[in-house]
Amino acid sequence: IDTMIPLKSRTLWNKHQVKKFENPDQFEDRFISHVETNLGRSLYNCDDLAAYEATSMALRDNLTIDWNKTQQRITARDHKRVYYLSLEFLMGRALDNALINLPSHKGDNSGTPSRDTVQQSLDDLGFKLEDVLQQEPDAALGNGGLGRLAACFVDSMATENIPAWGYGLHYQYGIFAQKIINGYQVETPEYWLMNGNPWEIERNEIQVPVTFYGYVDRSNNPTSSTLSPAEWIGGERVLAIPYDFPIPGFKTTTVNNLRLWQARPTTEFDFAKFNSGDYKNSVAQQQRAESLTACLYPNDNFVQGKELRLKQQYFWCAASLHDIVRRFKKTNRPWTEFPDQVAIQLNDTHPTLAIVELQRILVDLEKLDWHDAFNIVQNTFSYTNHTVMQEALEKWPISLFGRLLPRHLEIIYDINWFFLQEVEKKFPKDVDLLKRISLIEENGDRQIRMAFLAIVGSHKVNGVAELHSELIKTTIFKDFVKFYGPSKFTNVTNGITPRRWLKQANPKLAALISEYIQDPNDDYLLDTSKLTKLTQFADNKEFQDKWNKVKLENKLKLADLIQKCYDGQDIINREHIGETLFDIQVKRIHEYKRQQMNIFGVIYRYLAMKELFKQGLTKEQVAKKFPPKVSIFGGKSAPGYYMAKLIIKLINSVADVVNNDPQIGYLLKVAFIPDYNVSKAEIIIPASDLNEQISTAGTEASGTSNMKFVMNGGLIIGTVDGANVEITREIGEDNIFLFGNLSENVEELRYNHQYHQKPIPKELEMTLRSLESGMFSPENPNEFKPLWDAIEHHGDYYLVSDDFESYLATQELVDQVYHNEQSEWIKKSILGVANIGFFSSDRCIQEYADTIWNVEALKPE
Ligand code: GL9
Repeated sequence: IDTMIPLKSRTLWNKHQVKKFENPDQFEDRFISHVETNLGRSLYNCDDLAAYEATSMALRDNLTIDWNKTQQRITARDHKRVYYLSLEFLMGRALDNALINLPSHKGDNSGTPSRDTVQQSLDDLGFKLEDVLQQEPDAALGNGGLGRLAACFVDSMATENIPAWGYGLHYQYGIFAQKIINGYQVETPEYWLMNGNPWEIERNEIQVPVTFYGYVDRSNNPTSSTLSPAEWIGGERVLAIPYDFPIPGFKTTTVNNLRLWQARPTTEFDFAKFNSGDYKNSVAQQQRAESLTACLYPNDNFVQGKELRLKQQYFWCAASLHDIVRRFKKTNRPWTEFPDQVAIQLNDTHPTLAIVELQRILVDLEKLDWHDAFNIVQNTFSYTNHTVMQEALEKWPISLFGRLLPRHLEIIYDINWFFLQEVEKKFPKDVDLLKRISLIEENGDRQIRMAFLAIVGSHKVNGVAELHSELIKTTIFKDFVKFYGPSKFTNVTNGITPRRWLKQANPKLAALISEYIQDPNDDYLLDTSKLTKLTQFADNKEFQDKWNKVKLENKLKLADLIQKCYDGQDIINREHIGETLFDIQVKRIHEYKRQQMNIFGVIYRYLAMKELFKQGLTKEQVAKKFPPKVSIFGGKSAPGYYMAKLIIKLINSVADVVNNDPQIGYLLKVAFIPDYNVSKAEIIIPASDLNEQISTAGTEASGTSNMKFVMNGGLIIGTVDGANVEITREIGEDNIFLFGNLSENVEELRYNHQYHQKPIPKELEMTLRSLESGMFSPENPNEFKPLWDAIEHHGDYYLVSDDFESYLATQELVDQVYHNEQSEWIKKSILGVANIGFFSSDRCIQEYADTIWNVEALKPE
């Protein structure tokens, strides 16, 4: 490795090599040194926040040392690198995760620090780890499943020793904080960097200039062809500054990097402004540069088409590619070897501009032949599709795009030109096909179809669950399968990291598992197939009792959280908590995810119970038919999504009525947990008996909370959609409650709705009429009209009426098994965990590495 340090100085550098803390005593030393020097505090004013910061910095020191070694190793070996481009990384908290990834485990007596010894050290220093962990704000730089998937993937890439970097944006404001006021969602800005961030390293030594607007200059180009090098004279310029986050692996010293870019003004001097004496204005203009990365767009499965979003996308792609190309150029390899050294994965179409940017770099700056360049591009990129929903497919109006990125528009036209020529060659005179497959949509306002561009610029395209990967081949990308053949399209079913979602979120269950499968070193967290050893205990009474006890403790913890959310009001009856079914749906609020169907089910249950009481039944008799249950909801709505917000209001209104009905008491409760995020998920998910995965068949690409719940011993009530299909295959159909129409019937059902008024099932009819009566909105009986109208007058696009009866019937079955066959229930719960191993994100990363990236692990010596 070449270095700036002269040989004779290196001995001195080596003599003072920074060392990791390697035992509790050294940790304590590091802790105090950070408190007293970096934080400028002391024994006398060190609070929990300072303890959190000092602990984090001590751990970061160790990680940074390993980070440096990892990066030096990759460079020295000249190994292929993977770059995961994602506009969202929903990381949650870092400290507990870093503790779990410490090298020592129960079975090892080397004296190296572990989570337990750090806990002890903090205790000795006067702090409770529990409270210290609470000081950390969530890094909530994502909306939902897509962003959390990226976070699980960087965890697994480090664990699997894949040389990989994540690239994203350093938003000042991640997803908004959700407050519930009078039952309505209110969004408040969440400045997560309020107290600084001990986990990030700001690298001011790297400043990448990024250009927007301007024009293309071809005065030096005699052919004036767009295919030969052109000069883009940019209008606006900003700088991209990287913030680096160490990503530790489990049981490895590999530490990967997550690099998030932030916009800063350039220090360029605007003479025009200066001469006109307009100082204030030029400062204001400088400040605007920073607003570029100020906030995350809070939409899930929906595109808004705002210019600022396109600017964010280009800013991030340009900075990342600049970085990637600079690193490659240091190897002095020929450009043809770029795809052997670099694999770039596009997390959805958000980073599709990277394809165009690399083509621009190769043609305009590196002067490669256009076709040679595009070959390199195609062999470098691969694209993951995450949804089939039309409203989520990115399209950019040509006019907006061409103004912001004039040279990139030319390149897209050229890509399209050559692509359509190939299509025409293979399918001559099929004008309709050309129109359908073109990268440019020509109806009305001309738009660039980003998914199509991503397909053409990549060598592989994958969906995120088997059903979804089949659906994209037969619907939205059908024509591309016809042109390229099926082999360009593949499936990599999503997964989750068992470190965070089992060990960190559910330490008691993890301990019970490692005890019974005799795995004191927690190797099952690396090789999740070891979980199948639990099968032998599925009927074991003693094990079942312990299993149940862990669940009960987790439910009590969730009851505490809910009590806190309801300002101390105790909704959940703790005396009966062991016999109360915790039925949970936590995810973004979306009509296709059908939280409305869930809450309609709750309303129906309430009405039916009231009816029984009216008939004179006693509480015990009613409980026979409707045993104790808590319906728990959590999730954010996009700020502009009217129907989703109305669903939130309905849930809260129903909660108000039901929870305050003394006749009902603990037999039925409803809770909406405000501000659902990763750290709340870590409390909520381990406490579930039942979880709802009830999207209209064919709409949820994969879902990932389904996997998290099963890994924590929760049973699914769900439709045959997304990854539910493969979860059923893995855990067995006896261990999941499936219901509802299948995706192959959805189109026909929707078609029929348009022409025949389908009779609404009487249970749903009853429910909708109770809404109309104002039972849940006495001051405004029409408040929820849009919800019943959607079903009765607007075609019921999400098929709530078609699935409602089978949903209720299945809920009834759930009640019976939970209350009458407790041992059967626990057995299903155990068998779910035993067979969920396939859904470890480590398996996903292996599949991506083998079949898409063509990259091998690089293990530390
Ligand atoms: C999503 C899907 O809706 C989920 O079903 C899937 O599990 C995840 C991860 O693959 O991707 N697609 C999608 O667009 N979002 C998802 O969560 N969300 C956003 O756009 C932010």
